Amino acid sequence: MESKKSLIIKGHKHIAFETEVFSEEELLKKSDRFYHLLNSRRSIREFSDKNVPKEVIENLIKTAATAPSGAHKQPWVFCAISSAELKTQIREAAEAEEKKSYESRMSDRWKKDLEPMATDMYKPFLEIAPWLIIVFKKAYELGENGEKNNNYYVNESVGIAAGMLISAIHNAGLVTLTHTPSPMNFLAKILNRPANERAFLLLPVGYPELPTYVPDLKRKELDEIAVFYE
Ligand code: IYR
Repeated sequence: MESKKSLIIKGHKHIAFETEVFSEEELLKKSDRFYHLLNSRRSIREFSDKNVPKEVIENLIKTAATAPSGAHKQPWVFCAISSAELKTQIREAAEAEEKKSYESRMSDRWKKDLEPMATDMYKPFLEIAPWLIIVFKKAYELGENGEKNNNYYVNESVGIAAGMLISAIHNAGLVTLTHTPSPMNFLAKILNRPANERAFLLLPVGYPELPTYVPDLKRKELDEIAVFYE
């Protein structure tokens, strides 16, 4: 019997989901290949100023925006910045916050935990990387009469989209860093964002400045992170 291409459920059109069905052997190969691809990702702090075409950034953002979201509200906005003036403003504001964080806001334990990453309050990558992508979450949408309609599972939705963005950046052959200067409200101000948008994550995107070195970190073993109930 030929299956329908679409049908109506509760008054809304549903379309047949089309996908390939893979053998177990292919599943194993594909899942293993993707794991190895993502396992080679590292957070990079030294960027080259080599240009990355805008079209690449557009593809990365389109990929991130395929993420699932609460009630499909897509509560995200991705601001992609290549303007040197804006990057300088962002670096200056971020470093001012980081200075306060490193000098007084972060606990000694926190700073000790960060020692292996060799971070400090200086963030030159904010000016050097060809692009900064700032992910904003939309806490609510403005209705036609100015009423605030809250979105659903905003942090989960935007967190998933950010993870997919990071994976897309890595897959393209570029590098990034999840940078979260805290507090981040200076970003909404500099970029003139509306009141319903809150900065969620800042990702510099570009080529790495080679050679660059990353901490010799180990990922947890599978038996430390997975529990199977069979
Ligand atoms: N936001 C600071 C500090 C920092 C905090 C954590 I947790 C990190 O994993 C890395 C850095 C900074 O960007 O330096």
